[in-house]
Amino acid sequence: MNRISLKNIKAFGYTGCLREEKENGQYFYVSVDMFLKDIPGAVSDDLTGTVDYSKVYKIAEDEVKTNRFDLIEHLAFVIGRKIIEAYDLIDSVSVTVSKPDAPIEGEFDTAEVMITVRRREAVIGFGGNMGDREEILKSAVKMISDDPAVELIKCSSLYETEPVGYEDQDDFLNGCLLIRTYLTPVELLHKLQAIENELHRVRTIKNGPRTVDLDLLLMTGVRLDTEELTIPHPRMYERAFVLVPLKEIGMYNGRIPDDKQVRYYGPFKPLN
Ligand code: PH2
Ligand code: MG
Ligand code: MG
Repeated sequence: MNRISLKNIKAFGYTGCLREEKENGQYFYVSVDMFLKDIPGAVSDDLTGTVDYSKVYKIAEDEVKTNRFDLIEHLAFVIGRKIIEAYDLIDSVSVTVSKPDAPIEGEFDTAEVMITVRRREAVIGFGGNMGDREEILKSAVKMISDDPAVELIKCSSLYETEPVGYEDQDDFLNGCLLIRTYLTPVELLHKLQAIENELHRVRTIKNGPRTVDLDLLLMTGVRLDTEELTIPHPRMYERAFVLVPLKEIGMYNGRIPDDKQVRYYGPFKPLN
């Protein structure tokens, strides 16, 4: 891993829980550690092939000066987001915010937090069995990849699949996507739900007909089980309509259950 760091940027700002902090302000110190798989500029000696740390300095200074957050955690997070957004080359960034003059009783060197913002790969399964299935799926994938926080890496072909669960409905078209994003799992889930809603998904019968279903299946290093979201997707390994496209994009190589038909339907080029 390669690292570019900027240490102890000093800037005056107004973040803090106390009224006096928001009114009078104080000095903050920000350090930034950026981790990159590749730095092409290291080989080419060209600034466009790396992170310009003067730009990083400006981002950190601006965010300290202009925000009036309660928490230095949030300030560090927002700085990390702005930096990772500015450079696709950055895989992760750790931002340390330090407040040596925090108005608390007693003697101490500083109050400091470190927050890391990282890009992860994620796999999204998609399917639908109402209306013009291919067009609707195309719109869904376009909407996902139009998000500035998301890069589309791979998209599977389309497969026509027999309904699983509730069987008295039309066949589905299914496929899956590999993306890279700095969104958190829950943020990504909410984006996918917003897109489902925009494409007029109505939730009526469980496992019943739908214009589009977007399921967050996998995310690098993420295992999660909450009311709202479970990753890996709890039923994905029982479903050929998920595993066949997943295998095509190289994200699965185990066995595939054969109780339901999954027929190759055709190539899928949503961005052309
Ligand atoms: N989705 C379901 C339930 N059943 N069957 C097929 N063939 N394809 C699907 O996408 C699908 C399903 C719930 O999300
Ligand atoms: Mg589903
Ligand atoms: Mg779903």
